Amino acid sequence: MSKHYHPEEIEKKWQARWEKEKVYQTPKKGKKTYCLSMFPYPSGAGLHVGHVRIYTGTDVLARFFKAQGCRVLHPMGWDAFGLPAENDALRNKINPNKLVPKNIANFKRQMKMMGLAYDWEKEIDTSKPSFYHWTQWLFLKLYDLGLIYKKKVAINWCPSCQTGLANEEVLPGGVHERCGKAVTKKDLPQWLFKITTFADQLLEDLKGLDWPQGILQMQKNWIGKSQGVMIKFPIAGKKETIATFTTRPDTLFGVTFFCLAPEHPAVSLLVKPKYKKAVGNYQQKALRKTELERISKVKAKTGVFTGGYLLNPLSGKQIPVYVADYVVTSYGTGAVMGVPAHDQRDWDFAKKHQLEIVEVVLGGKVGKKAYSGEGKLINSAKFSNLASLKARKEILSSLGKKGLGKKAVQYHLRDWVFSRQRYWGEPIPLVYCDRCGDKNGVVPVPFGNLPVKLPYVEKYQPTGTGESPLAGLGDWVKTKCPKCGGPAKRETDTMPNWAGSCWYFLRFADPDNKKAPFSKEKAADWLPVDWYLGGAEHAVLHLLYSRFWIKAFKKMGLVDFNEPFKRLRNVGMVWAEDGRKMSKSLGNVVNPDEVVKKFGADTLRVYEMFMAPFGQPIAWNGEGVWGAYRFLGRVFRAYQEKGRIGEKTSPKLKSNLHRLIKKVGEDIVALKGNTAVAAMMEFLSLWKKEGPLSKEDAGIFAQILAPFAPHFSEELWCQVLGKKFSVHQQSWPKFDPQLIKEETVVIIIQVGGKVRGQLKAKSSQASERLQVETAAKKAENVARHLKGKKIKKVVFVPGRLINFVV
Ligand code: ANZ
Ligand code: ZN
Repeated sequence: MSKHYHPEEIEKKWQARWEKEKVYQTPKKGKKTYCLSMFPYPSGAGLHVGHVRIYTGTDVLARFFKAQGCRVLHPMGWDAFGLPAENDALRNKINPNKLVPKNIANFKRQMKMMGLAYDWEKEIDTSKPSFYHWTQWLFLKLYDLGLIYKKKVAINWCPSCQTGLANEEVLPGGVHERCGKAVTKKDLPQWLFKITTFADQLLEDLKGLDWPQGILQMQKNWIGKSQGVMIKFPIAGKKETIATFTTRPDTLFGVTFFCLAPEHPAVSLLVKPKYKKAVGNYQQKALRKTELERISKVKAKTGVFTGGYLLNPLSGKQIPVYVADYVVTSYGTGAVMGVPAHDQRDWDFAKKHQLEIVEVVLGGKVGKKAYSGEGKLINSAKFSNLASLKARKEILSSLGKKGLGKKAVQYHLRDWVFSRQRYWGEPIPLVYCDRCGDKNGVVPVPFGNLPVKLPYVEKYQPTGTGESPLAGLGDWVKTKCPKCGGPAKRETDTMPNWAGSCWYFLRFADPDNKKAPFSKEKAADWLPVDWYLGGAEHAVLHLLYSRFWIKAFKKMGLVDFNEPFKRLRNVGMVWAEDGRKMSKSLGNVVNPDEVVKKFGADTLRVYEMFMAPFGQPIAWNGEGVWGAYRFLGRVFRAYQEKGRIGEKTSPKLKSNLHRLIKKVGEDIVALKGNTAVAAMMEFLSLWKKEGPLSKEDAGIFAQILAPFAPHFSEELWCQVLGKKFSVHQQSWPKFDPQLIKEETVVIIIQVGGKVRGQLKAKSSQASERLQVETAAKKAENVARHLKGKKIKKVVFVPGRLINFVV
């Protein structure tokens, strides 16, 4: 047998054997442990080294827990529907029906090449009718629950391409990513999910999740719960009122103007004939802006006067009403009471339009900008002299007595627009019948008639009307009403790319179920996901949408748990060697195929775990890959060289081996592959010095290495040590607590050569210069002798002595 490490000889061989002997089948016994990587959209580019980092991280966990005797579910599948695939297909002038399976096959080949321990019997593909049958089924359940409604929504529209666009397709500056032309808005009826119904629960339940703090915070901000007051302002000379949401009722006496969003229905009620034209023009212009542009802090606060006035509900003062686009319709009531002294946006607006500024809360420096803090009230009639907090209560109660104010909670979370005017997605399973439809003309497709299959089309064109390309397929659109059997039309919108990912983790628990998306028992058995690993770019949308679906499922009794993902860990971005983002156009992308060809999959795996702790972003380093390769080469030699494996392990080496078992186990669950691999490297050096290692202990080392370098370890275990196949079906070695007890050593402390004290330290720390030095300086007697003296030099004999030369 060759003594050199040749991964190409080893890896293919073991992959075939594992597959043949179903080594990675989901175990039937043990504590359930669901390890999941966010499933990929199979792009044409193939696996990225960033993917590999996530999948290896999850793989190491899955292998570790399995060795601990857990029943590990570790599946993989494809998020195959959606915009990226459709746009890829359009760009390459190939049908997504053909492109997607090709990409999937390539992803799967690469994953097998990486030796990832998936149970491929559970593979799913969201674009297959056998899967989207159940996405449609769940859609109908959510529809029945009243969580889906239809509404006209302004979508992004490219007049040049005659197509609707997702926000991600609109570049900064408001141009279409594909053609570079200006994007406008178009009102289209859309299906929306009432995610806001669950806003409070989505917020509350964040408390029980073991997720990164940053992600929890982003979800919190996205939901954006705000406590305030709804105040009604009477219209001067009319009996109607206009309501506004404010978090600062204490500033009511500082209101000097009022702003309505351009879309606010009361604009027409307030506008005086003289101002009609200017207001109309302004409204037109505002509709073309995106919400982001409108709420931008840096842009000038534009607006026009309507000629109308409101009355302050407490003081009766007349307040001019403007239309201003920094007020958005989607929040509160789409109307704002302007308090320029205490809100910066209102301040900017007042300055621009030369409006009065009345200070009502003390605390700021008047004259420069708004003061948004709290303080004692002034200029506020009987509420003057009260502190903000108290004033809020008093003003609220005065308003309440007049029926003009009450407590209110608002959320920044918006309902979720769920329909897309696209081809490559799940058809929304609804039909329109003039005779028996509801108020929208809709009849749901009966559950028994699912799936509504996506029709195959060779080529398709944008419809030009903003409708989905499906609208152009007359034969498909024409259908029979499921209720009366008369002529009816299909809904031609499809679902967004989020649909499949909202529930795919449930299907993995029961992938072959032909009667339901999943059985309640199997879902209860496997879920929630114990370890969910993926990119931080999914901080909000995917994670929020799936949480929402689960809450709705719970309400329907489809599941018994509240949250889909108990533990979340984010991978840090892998940058290119040049410190930039890896991108095709920069030519700095590292291709896993090439790395594996040169060094083998085990080297790539070890390197990706060694490069940094999982959550930390890190630049690719070719030298580091070599380092991982050399490490494996050295281990390989150690197992073959004469005398390295012998009868008995020395006590020192043995206690280090047990310490290693403990450390690697702890590092794996902390996702600190870097220190785990470093400890193995250290152990290898010690082995060289203090060898030999008994055959049994050499087996233990191979086992510890196995989650990181599975092919390599299998070779050591079976071929070199001649042990029984497979290393991946062994129990994780146990460390002996007696063996890893650390001795304490005594370090002598000298000042100017004279002994002034001593220090007790664990033997592992006694060589750490910085730690010892800091501790020594603090020792009582030593500190006294060092006082007022300048340390010239520190002499350190690791584990024995430290001398401060003064
Ligand atoms: C008067 C006021 C005085 C306000 C003051 C703030 C400070 P959050 O915290 O995000 O809930 N607002 C209300 N509806 C709005 C809309 N549709 N578009 C733009 N702004 C809107 O913010 C609530 C505050 O945002 C509200 O409180 C209102 O301004 C503004 F010293 O009312 B405030
Ligand atoms: Zn009908």
